[in-house]
Amino acid sequence: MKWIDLRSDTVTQPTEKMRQAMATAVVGDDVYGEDPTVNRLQAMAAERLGKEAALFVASGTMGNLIAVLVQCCRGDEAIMGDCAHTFVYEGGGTAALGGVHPHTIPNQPDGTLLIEDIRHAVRGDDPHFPRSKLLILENTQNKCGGLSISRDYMLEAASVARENGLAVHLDGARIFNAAVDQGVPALDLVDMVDSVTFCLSKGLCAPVGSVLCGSKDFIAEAVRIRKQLGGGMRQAGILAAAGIVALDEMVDRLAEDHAHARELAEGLAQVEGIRLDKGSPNTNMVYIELDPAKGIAAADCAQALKEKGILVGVTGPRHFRLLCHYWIKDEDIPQIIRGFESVLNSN
Ligand code: TLP
Repeated sequence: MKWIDLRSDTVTQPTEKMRQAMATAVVGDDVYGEDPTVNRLQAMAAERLGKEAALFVASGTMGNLIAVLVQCCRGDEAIMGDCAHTFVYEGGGTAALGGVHPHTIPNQPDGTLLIEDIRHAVRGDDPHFPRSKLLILENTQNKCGGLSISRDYMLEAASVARENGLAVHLDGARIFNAAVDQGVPALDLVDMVDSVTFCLSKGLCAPVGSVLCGSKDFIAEAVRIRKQLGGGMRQAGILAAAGIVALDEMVDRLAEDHAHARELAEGLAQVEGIRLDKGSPNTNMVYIELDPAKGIAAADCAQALKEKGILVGVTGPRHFRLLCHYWIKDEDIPQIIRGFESVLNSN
């Protein structure tokens, strides 16, 4: 059976061109800094995001964790949204591995943090409190619906952080989706932050890896911490080769995924028993909710869809997240809509 896998854009397989590039990559020992393909990917990433330097890391989670460990000591705190991936989905790594206290403030429905909330979250110099050291932002904001956050907001949030002596890290796992959505170069959305992680292995289709970007000094420290975490890879150019193809060829085409998400949302909104959720569609994500009157649980609906070859992400008792990506093609969209229609309204 041909699967239509909407659970995430992390399920994307490498393209044929990536497989070719991986097979022929020139490699070396990257812990010695001698892998030419890794070095090339890092230079490309730093240039694309307008930062001095970059570091290839195993995952988005590792990139975000390293940024926290560079900026914070044990007992410090990092301020972040209560829907931030770093807070919700990274295994509590900041606390578990860094002794860094996550100080959450509410994400607004548009994915942002209120500027007032950021200002109030910063602690005074008092031994009762952890020291506030870092603000973490996320763009696109996954759990709030895949929203892309504007440069104006990013500038405002970063300047409040800076006025209060905080560094700023951006979880830009899908920063290229935000850039394509807004029709701006990605560096316009990151020039105000100290560090940014972006993922090669989501919509950009590379099999493994993320890149952490920042100043030369920041990255020098990040190299040490990556090693401590066991993330010093050796002939990693095999992986980086796919990342180079991802940056060269897979960024602009993200617009197709966004168009598919719009088409999917329009179609699903016409299906009796489905409501769009979280302002969907945004970028490549469609969040939907089942009408309680339908009396069907999301898990049962997902199982029935699976029998039709459609895999969906269940995010709540009646809630789903559907992600469009390179392997979701034009002809799949009507099939997904028909699948929901027949599961919900066939009797
Ligand atoms: N997100 C995954 C799951 O972990 C939820 C997904 O399917 O969306 N930041 C953001 C905003 C992310 O969405 C993710 C992955 C990460 C970081 C972590 O990246 P990886 O999986 O490479 O550690």
